[in-house]
Amino acid sequence: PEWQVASSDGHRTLWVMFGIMVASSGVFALSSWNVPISKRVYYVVTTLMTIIASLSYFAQASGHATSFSCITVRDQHEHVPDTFHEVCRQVYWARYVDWALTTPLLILDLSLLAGIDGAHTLMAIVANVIMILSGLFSSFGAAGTAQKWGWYTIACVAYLFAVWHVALHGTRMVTAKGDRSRNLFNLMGLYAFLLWTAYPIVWGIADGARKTSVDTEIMTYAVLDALAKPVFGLWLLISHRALAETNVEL
Ligand code: RET
Repeated sequence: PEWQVASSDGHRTLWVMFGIMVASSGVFALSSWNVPISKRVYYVVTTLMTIIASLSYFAQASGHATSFSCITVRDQHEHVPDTFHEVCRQVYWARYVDWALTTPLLILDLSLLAGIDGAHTLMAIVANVIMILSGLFSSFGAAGTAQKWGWYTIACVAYLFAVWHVALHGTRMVTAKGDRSRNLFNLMGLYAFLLWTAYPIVWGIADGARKTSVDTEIMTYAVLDALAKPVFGLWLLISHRALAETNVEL
């Protein structure tokens, strides 16, 4: 078979990302020490998020947590009878473990910021877990089949459900908190939405259609992960400090 695997460039990127996630976890954990209890939950949630990403990147960089998804492809020639060959692509399933745990934490951050009630927060979080698990099943499904794209469709529906819940209830609840909180939530929500929407697109081109190398896939997700976790986290922790309306008493 033809093997599509990461090269040393991909591995280097994974190690760099491991370093970035460990460093962010350190910064977030240390900065949580002098924070009043009403703000503490944001620090805990954000630090847990980068700690989990560190574990996932360690697993990927050290060569664990990967498997192969093989498909049969028809050869491109005029001969009869048709011949086929196998294409086996490396799938880093650690990514899905990471995302299944960290996207709920990101949703929790946004929900707390806006003051969304527990029921709607829970629905958005569960929809999110369904989205990631469906994406995992899809990545091991046979190419071009109803099974693979069926799981992909389910994942996209779950994604829209989660976005809808956070956007609708978030904007409704945060309006009561005043202009500054509302502007912050709208800006952070838009930033998250644009970034998150890139994931299913990258997935469709890389894991789905197999149009990019495994290295390119690793590097694209690395940029997205850096923007969605450490950058998002830093922004949240710095910006909500001055806003008493975003306090949470848990
Ligand atoms: C998949 C494929 C199936 C369809 C959809 C997906 C969405 C993934 C998303 C991931 C977000 C990850 C984040 C990570 C943080 O570091 C699973 C790729 C809709 C939205 C924010």
